[in-house]
Amino acid sequence: QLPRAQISSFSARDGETVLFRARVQTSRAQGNKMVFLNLRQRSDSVQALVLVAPEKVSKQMVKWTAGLADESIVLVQGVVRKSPEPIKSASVQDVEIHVSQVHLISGIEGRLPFTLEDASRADTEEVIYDADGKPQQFNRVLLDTRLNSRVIDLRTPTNQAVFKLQSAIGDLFRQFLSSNGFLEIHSPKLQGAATESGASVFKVSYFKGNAFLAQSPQLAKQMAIAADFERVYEIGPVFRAEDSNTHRHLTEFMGLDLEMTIEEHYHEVMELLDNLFLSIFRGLREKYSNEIAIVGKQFPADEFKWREGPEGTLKLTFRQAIDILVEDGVPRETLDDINTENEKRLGRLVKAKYDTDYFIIDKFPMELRPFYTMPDSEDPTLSNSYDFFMRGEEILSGAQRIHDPALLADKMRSKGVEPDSMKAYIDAFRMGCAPHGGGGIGLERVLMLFLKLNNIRRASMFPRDPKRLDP
Ligand code: ATP
Ligand code: AMO
Repeated sequence: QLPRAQISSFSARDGETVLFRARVQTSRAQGNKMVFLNLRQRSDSVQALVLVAPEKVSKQMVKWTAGLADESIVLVQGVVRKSPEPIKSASVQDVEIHVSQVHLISGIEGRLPFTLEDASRADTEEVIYDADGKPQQFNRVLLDTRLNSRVIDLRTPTNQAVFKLQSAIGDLFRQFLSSNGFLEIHSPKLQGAATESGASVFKVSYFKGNAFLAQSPQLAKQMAIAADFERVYEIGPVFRAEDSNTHRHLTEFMGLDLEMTIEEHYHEVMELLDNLFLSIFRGLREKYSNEIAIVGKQFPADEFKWREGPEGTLKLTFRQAIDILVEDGVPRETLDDINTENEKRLGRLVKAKYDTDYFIIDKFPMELRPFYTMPDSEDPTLSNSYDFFMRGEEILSGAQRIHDPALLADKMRSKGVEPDSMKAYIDAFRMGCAPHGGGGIGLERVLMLFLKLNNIRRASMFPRDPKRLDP
């Protein structure tokens, strides 16, 4: 019995006999003596040939393989042979398998909701013309159809690559923080009261009373600082009961959060967050170029750009960002805040001027930020807070926090939050707490924007939005 092999290793194994399990992507008979199988393991595929051969491969076997349903799982034995025609694709091996045995491991019941071929087509609304100038007829699979049958949809090489990249972002986040002295924590998602100021909460019944799903680990991560953990991070679900039916809002998303003490200045936190993003971008580019290329075939995107070298990441103050928009014709009186449309416009302007898809805005007006945000010591209408952007969309929000309990209670009242409703949180500062700051990142947003997937649902394996709780 041979060890099980991986398709990705086949191009270096010319002449060897291999045993491997794979899905039948397609099977196509040519006459009654030959069948072409397209076999797939995750993002990798290989052509296989089942050819009648005396005492080895019978006519019945050829007929049976020709009838294998697409997406069945088979165990195949065969010999690796260099492919007669050159193959250009990165994910299709440049060899073919001359099959001697095929066993069915798992078959298909009924019909698939759509084919993988249709689900793998370039995601574009544009009409594509063939060589004769005729519009090509495609079966496009709409996003809703995909999400309803997500298991099949996730099998496309694109989605295999997307979720490998999602996992990679988590890995890179962890690696960077743990090598910078951060401790991973796990805060409760069931709460007795709200955990953020702005967003609405989901209420769930909790024995004889109610509980709320955490809108962020904000209070817990700050309390961990008050408990002397100094540098903490968490990767965990965040729940938002907002009826936002947009391309970038989910009702449950994966939050990458961190909090750390500050020695001198909150820019220590901003620098660390910046270095964190740079290490994620570099890690993806260096180690996952193959996956990025696979996704790029279905979702064509200009390569994600950031600035390296002595000039570093572009940092604008909120005021400078507003000036850029005003200069471009946006009326100043409409710019108390930067809405989604202006955010994107700013992204385009910054890209044109500074050639970067990644930048930071610092020093937001105090009135736009949550109660726990530290005001600027020189101008209390401003705050020590920042947002980070990718391709003109917010991916991180963060700030220095108020560690003075009296000021905190004051800011709470002014934002309509009753300090008594968060007594344990304020008490944490009454018992002494070092100056600190942090930030929260939306994992799906980073993935969506790095790859330009255009819809956050594509960056979530089983997305939750106001209209979808299933599958
Ligand atoms: P973000 O992190 O994107 O800023 P947020 O949780 O802070 O999200 P808001 O600031 O309330 O949310 O909304 C951000 C933007 O999302 C708004 O400017 C608006 O364009 C858009 N938006 C929010 N809710 C809806 C909705 N229900 N329908 C359409 N657009 C919405
Ligand atoms: P904020 O509410 O801005 O800040 O959230 C932080 C980041 O989370 C992502 N995000 C979302 N992703 C998908 N769907 C949503 N509905 C959604 N809402 C937010 C964004 C955003 O930048 N406690 C603060 C963070 C902090 O100060 O440390 C907070 O939660 O990428």
